Amino acid sequence: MPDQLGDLVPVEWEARSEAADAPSPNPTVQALPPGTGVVIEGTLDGTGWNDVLPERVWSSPICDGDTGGLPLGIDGDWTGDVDSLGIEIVQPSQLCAQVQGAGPETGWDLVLVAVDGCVLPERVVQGEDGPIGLGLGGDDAGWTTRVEPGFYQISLAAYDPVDPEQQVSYRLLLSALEASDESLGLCSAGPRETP
Ligand SMILES: [Ca+2]
Ligand SMILES: [Ca+2]
Repeated sequence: MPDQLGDLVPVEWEARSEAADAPSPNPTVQALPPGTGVVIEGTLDGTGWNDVLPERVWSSPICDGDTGGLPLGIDGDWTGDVDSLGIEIVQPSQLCAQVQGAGPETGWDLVLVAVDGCVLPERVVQGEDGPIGLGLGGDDAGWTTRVEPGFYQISLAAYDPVDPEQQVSYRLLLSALEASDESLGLCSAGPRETP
């Protein structure tokens, strides 16, 4: 018997480390065909949120001088590290995202942004109550959503505590399933061990 229902969802996992100096947005693109997943191990160097900061602006990593706002629809911005990864969805998919190991006291956001050819925000993917993945936290949480083909950035940052010295190590699991498999909203439980 599998330990969890998620063990029944077949996903081929690949492991990566956070690129320490990756800008946000990150021009590195991970293709996620259905049935594949990636595990990223990284650290948030600095945590926090400030309500009076202006909306975050992304500088395009590939179109010289182009910038674009990140329309989260709330006041403020993260004050600590934001770790992003570019992903390519190749066919309509159910995307599963999970963050493990950030600690029970940490409040974090994991937002998904559709981007244009300059890796600048086109729209923030919405959940039931606004941007998906906003206001999560703890040691093991995440979301699943249906996504259309295209390029996206997934960004992880911690809003709580407010502490520029705080270091939060994490494991981010991203996987894609065929959209036809979405009926149960089931996600892979992740690799048995870090592949
Ligand atoms: Ca980092
Ligand atoms: Ca970063």
